[in-house]
Amino acid sequence: MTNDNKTLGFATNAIHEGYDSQEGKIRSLNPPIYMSSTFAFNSAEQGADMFAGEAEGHFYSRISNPTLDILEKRLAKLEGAEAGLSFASGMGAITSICWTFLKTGDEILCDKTLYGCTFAFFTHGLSKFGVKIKHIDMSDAENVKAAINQNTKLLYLETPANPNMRLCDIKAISAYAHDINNAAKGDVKVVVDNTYCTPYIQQPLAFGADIVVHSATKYLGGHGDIIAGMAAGNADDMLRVRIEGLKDMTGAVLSPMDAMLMMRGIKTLEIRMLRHSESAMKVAKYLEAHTAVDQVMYPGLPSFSQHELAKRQMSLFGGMIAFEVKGGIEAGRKMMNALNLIIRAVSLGDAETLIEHPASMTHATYTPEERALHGISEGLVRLSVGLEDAEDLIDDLKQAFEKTQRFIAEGEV
Ligand code: 3LM
Repeated sequence: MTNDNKTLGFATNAIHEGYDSQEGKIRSLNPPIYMSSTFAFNSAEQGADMFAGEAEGHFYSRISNPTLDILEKRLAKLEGAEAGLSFASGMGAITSICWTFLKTGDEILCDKTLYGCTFAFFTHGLSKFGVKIKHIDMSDAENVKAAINQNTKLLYLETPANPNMRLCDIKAISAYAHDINNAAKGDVKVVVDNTYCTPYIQQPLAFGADIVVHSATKYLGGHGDIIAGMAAGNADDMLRVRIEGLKDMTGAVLSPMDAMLMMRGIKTLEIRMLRHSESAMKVAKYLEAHTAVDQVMYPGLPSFSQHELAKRQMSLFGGMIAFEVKGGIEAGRKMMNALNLIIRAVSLGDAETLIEHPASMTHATYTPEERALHGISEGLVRLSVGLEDAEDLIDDLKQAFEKTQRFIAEGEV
């Protein structure tokens, strides 16, 4: 898709990249969904050439599929990458990347705070195969410089981190990872989970990261109707992940039907992220001013300890908020149960506002001791601000806090 060589904007690319309805005889507005596991060869020789990597074309949908191709090109464009890759889930993307680049004896250096199943995969999955996991506090980039060594092959972080919103300075961390003058360091790939931001808010590759990964189940899909994952990076890395990680190790292939749903979601990514961010700011301010709330973690609040980094690295502050209710988890649970409009559910990035308790849900994969060490407090409540009217969300929180305070006054908490 070109426009007289003019560089197209984010929303235009999100809608058009990788598909031109004028091409071909049918001229359908949307690309076809190729529900085909296999593709015919013109000749036995052509099949052999494709298997040998000497001829181009699709031959089996665990390796590539024309509908997925369009989605992958589109995400690559939005992330500023050479190539993209789709997966059956975010965990499918993360595991495929790790199985590609790690072997026994290698080390993965990751931030202290990670999504629960990513943490579980690193500590209980990869470690079984002799990969060493080192958790460090990457909110101070200096710690990366000190911890990197010859065995470090992957550096892995989420920013903002799920669930406590801690940020990592991608530019500083990538610079340490790629510092050719650091004799102690090996050949390191920096992998950033960009699920909370999406490329509309933050583009990790532009800050020097090597691979960006998404739970596309969240904002990229945007409608709570698919489980999906995405990655983007340079063409060589993505080809390796496709062949070694995705094809041969995990088989975590996205269905063409779900690829279509994700493309539909991505068409409105820009306007959704604008709305999520605008409403989350209103809700965060409301929560911060409320006497029943102890602490609010939202990168857009001037009180947020890494607000300056947020302004440097993120173009908006996103739709995710973490907060602590006075009275700890018992008061938090009462408040969650008193909500009428906001939905008690895990996941995030949907049109519906979702609330959950990380310690007993998304981060129950950590032991209580691990949560304490990794900065995930037991009383933390996580809110994914949806696309409803912010005033309605605030009204729902208000009546829930009032009910909770009545419970507290009656000695029920
Ligand atoms: C959740 N998160 O509610 P899938 N990376 C990040 C994530 O938040 C997630 C993944 C990867 C949640 C899922 S908990 C049972 C529900 C930052 C998922 C994994 O494999 O697509 O779920 O992505 O926080």
